[in-house]
Amino acid sequence: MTASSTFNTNFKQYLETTQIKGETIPAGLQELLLAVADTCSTLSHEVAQGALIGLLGSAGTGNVQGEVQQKLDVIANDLLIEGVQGCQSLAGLASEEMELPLPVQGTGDYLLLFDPLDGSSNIDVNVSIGTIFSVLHKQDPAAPLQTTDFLLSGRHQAAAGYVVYGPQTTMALTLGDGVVMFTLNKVSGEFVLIKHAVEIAHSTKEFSINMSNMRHWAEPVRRYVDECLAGVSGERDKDFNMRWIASMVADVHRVLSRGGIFMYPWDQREPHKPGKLRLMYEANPMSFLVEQAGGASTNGDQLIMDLIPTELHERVSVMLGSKEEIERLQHYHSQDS
Ligand code: AHM
Ligand code: MG
Repeated sequence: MTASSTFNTNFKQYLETTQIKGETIPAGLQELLLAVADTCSTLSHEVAQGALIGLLGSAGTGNVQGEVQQKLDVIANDLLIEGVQGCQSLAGLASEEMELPLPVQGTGDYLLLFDPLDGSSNIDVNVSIGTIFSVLHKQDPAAPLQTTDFLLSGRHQAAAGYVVYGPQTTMALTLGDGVVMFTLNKVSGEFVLIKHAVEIAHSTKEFSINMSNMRHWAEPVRRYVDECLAGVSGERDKDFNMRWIASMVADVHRVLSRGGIFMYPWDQREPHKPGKLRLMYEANPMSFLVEQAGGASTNGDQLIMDLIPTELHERVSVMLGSKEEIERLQHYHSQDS
């Protein structure tokens, strides 16, 4: 059997033929997800050109988060906005790069949120980056769009996923009934189904955190990582390996692919902010994927999917991945409080 005959379901066919909990995927959601995937296919092509089309470097602007925008942050944001403009059931969208939501149809069943280009610090050094997206059910589809419509917990997501632009361009997607993965066929421009029922192993020997922040961490995180580092000579019955790519998309892709735990916890550098990563554009979609793959995701005290946002650009402490490790971290946090 050739590789091409082994993988013969493209994304459009997948959406048309799949049932989620016994129901076909609504046409409006199919249209929206296809538009996102098509845009990411285009973006993958642009990312791969890099310096050849003048894509590297700073855009000379800042975003609402006070961060310097890279050229690719701006291009990815514009491409996604343009790509979903025609979607009939998309009421509006919100982006990590924009202060306010943007109405699309104004009314409709869905709201789209995205981090257009995650891992911006890796663009210029040719390391994996990605796009993260989340689709929320709009509570009152007929009512005109308001910013508060977006302030829903992750449990209201109809779909979530990411596209990682690495050696391969791969998309992970959940519609609330498991996780599937697709790889972009760069010749046809189509995403092709490569994996069903992705599962994160319950136990792991691999953790992922920016160790340079160790001195700023809270006690439960420090205790957990200290024990991983001590391995069999300490509290744990195994030795651990560590990985940190500094693109959440790539780090979470590794967790979904071979297990592990990813952490970007609260730390004392900015004591009044709850964390670095964004709840709506990063933590919620990744938490939906991780839960659907049998893992867990917490801020230490609560499951991330249960948090009710009070503002669009809210930040959060994130620990996600293999269930046993997340339960251990939650236990350490409960002992500390
Ligand atoms: P970005 O969306 O501006 O790229 O920032 C988020 C990124 C995550 O992808 C990654 O996990 C983290 O920030 C890396 O942070 P650090 O540079 O502190 O290691
Ligand atoms: Mg990001």
